[in-house]
Amino acid sequence: MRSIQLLLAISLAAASTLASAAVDFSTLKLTSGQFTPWQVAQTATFDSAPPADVYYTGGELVTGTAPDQHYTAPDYDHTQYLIVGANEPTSRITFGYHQGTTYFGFYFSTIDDYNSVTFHGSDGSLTTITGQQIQDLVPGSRASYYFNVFATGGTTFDWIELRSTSDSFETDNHAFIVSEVPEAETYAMLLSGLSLLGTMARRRRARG
Ligand SMILES: [Ca+2]
Ligand SMILES: [Ca+2]
Repeated sequence: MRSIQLLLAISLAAASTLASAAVDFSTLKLTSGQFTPWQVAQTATFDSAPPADVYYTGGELVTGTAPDQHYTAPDYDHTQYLIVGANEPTSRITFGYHQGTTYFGFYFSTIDDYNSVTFHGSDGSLTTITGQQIQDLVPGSRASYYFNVFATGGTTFDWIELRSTSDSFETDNHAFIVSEVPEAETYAMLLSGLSLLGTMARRRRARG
């Protein structure tokens, strides 16, 4: 009986390892401060439009702390931020045509065990990191931190979903490293843009 349970445990572990291929668990890391430590990343602050090719659905934008509505601003964050919870239990982040991100970073306050982040990898994998797993990385008391996740070599995250079955998952300053896979039409646009610049330069020269 015991050996059957053990086998079951091993095969479940193997299955979850396979399903987790797109998240590089060795790189999960909390950093201090409200923003990503990765200079090359682009950030969605929820105070202005998100970076090009990054799209959000769901969630609510709020400012400050509202105890009656069960949300608490991340530490030192007086700007607009995103919440998911009872009203809006999911927010999905998707990326432009044929793109994904190799990295996702986010600032959070007092993460709860009913919060989670799901990553859909370009290899078809689905990996969920729970609030409990993130809490386990937080040293000492629960507080605000910046959480960093990288995709395993060669894969990207096609979409990322934030979930919270109860109030609230509070988060701000999402950072991405959107992979650049220029498509034929992008090259065509680049080339026509360059030739337009060339034309304008020639006209300026002709006038001047
Ligand atoms: Ca903000
Ligand atoms: Ca919370």
